[in-house]
Order: sequence, then C-alpha cells, then structure tokens
Amino acid sequence: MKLLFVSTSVGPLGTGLGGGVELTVYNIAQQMIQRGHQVQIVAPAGSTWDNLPLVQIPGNLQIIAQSQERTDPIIMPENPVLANMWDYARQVQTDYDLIVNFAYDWLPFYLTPFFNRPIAHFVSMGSLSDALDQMIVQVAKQFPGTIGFYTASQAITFSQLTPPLHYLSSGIDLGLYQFCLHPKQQLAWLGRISPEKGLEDAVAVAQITQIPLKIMGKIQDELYWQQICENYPNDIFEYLGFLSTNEMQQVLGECRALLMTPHWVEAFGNVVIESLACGVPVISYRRGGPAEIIQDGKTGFLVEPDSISELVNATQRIGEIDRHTCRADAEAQFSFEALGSRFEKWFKEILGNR
Ligand code: HBI
Repeated sequence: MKLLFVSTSVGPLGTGLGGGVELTVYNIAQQMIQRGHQVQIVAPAGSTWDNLPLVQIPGNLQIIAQSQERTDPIIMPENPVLANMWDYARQVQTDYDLIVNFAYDWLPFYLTPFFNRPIAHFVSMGSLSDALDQMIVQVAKQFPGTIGFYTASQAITFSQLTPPLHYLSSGIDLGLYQFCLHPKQQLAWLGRISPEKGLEDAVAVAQITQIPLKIMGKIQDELYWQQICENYPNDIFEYLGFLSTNEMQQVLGECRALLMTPHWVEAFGNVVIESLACGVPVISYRRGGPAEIIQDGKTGFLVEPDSISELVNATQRIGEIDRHTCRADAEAQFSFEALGSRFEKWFKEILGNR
C-alpha cells in the first residue's frame, strides 16, 4: 500500500508537544515500512525525525483541543499549518492509496468527502468538542469503518457513533525498553505537563510517602508547572525534561512504580505500556485507557479516580507486584508486531471496501 500519514497539528514531530500520538505515528510508520508498504509523513516544520520520510509544512500550530471549552467554535490561526498540511495532501493524493489522519481537528474530517482517496481517521483523544464530535459522527456515518480509536472507553465518550468502530490499542518497540528487576526507592511520572494530566496528584503522593518522584515529559503549560513548583517543596521531586526513549526508559526502569494521574479520560496511555515493558508496575486512577491496560493486582493497581489516599495505599503495596509479570504482559499484548498487524488489517479493510 502507498500510505500518506498526515500528522497532529499541535507540534512538530519529535518535540513531545504532540504527546502520545507522536509515538503512535512513529511506530505505525516504522511497522508499515517493515511490512513493505510505502509511507510518507506530512508534519509541521521543525520536526526532528531523521530516519522516516517526512514532508515538513510551515504554518502556525493549532490550539490544543484540551485547552478549549466543549462549546467553543472551531478556531483557525492565520496561515494554519493544519490547512497547509491538508492542501499538500490534496495536491499529492493521487500518488497514494490511502491517507491517514492523526490530527484531532475539525478540518480533516470536514475535508474527507472532497478527497478522491479514502481517509482513515485515527482519533487520539476522548470527546472534547461538540463541533468536532458532530463532524466525527458525520464521517463515521458517511464512510463506515474509517474511524479508529485506541480503546473502547475512549470511543464511548463520543455518542451516536455508527459502527463498525476499530479499537487499535497501541504498541511499542519492546527492544527499546530494558527490563529492570531491582529498582531504587523512587517513583516516576511521565507525560505532557498539562492540567488534564494531574501531575500535582503524583507530587502529593511523593510528599506523603516521602518517596522521591522523577518527572519526565514536555512542559506544555508553563503556568501549571510553576504552580506545582510553588505548592510543593522541590526536594521531593526532580524534573528531568523531555528525554529520548532510551534515556527515559533507563530512569523509568529504576523506579518502583509509575504513577498515572489523569484528570480526563486518557484515550490510551502509551506511558503505561512503556512502564510495563521496563517491568515497572503502574498505579493509576480507574479511568479511560489505563483502566483497560492495567490488570489490577497483577501489573499494577487501579484506584478510585482522584483519590490521593488510595494512590498512597497502592504505592505502599507495590511490592506485591511481580515485575516479571509486567514485562510479560507488555510482550503478550503490546508488541510492535501486534500493533502493526492491527493497523495493516484496518487499512486493508478500508481499501477492500472501496
Ligand atoms: N489538539 N487541536 C488539536 N489537535 C491535535 O492534533 C491534538 C490536540 N491536542 C493533543 C494532541 N493532538 C495529542 O497530544 C494527543 O492526541 C495525544
């Protein structure tokens, strides 16, 4: 298949601003190439991936959807990179069999009927915007089978979606993650530093348990980060920055647990399977994707959403979890190959229905 991937519009690839969907685009592109398909990725200028075929498009980034209100109208900046990426896709569409959209934005869904090539839409978050929800529902109805999600708990946040819906889960290149059996006395928190990720809850757990917290990820909301630094003594947490996968997994593997504190319905939680791949159990609120990935009591603990005291209790019980079970679970369910097979099957189904 000749595949054109059109990336998220909120950050160049490789900067961490695109969050989990960056890892998803990277992994699927690699998997499709390994399976003999042709892939071209269209992404905002400034993307740093040098080992994948990238077309870099200039323009102003989209506002991140999770910072807007559900009833907000669709907002487009002047010289929008989103529109510029899709104008490029329009120009080259006849060179490809299938276009794959990874942007969580209104425009690609609206443009779908104007293209003469099928578009597969991978939806990377739960419902956030009435205007976008309506467009997703419309495309699901007009082009059945072309909408994919990470998980069922993410998909049910959109009402009246016409089946068939595809749940692709996620997957990682397990060879990049080393299993670590003997951790240090420290906890990890991983992800975009933005209010919906609930970092302050993990810092509170570190403060109560007096176990140091290693924080890794892109600071997306400076003000939010400043508030955390002001509210908590910084001897209990250390911010290590947005690290490469290799550097990140070295720190993560030495932690007793990863704390997942989503204040929203996390669509999946790639950081959960990265943690399991290192043998690190995950403690998370029972909400969204992580609740479908973590096996409570086996590969981590699921607790009452927003209950810091239950996070603390689970942290104190973490020795009950066998770290080998965590790694084995990542291998069984979230391997690179399993991910590639799911996406390849979805793409072929869309082309087969043409
Ligand atoms: N917001 N408007 C918009 N467009 C995106 O593509 C987008 C976003 N917010 C977050 C995001 N993408 C990714 O970080 C998540 O999909 C993982």
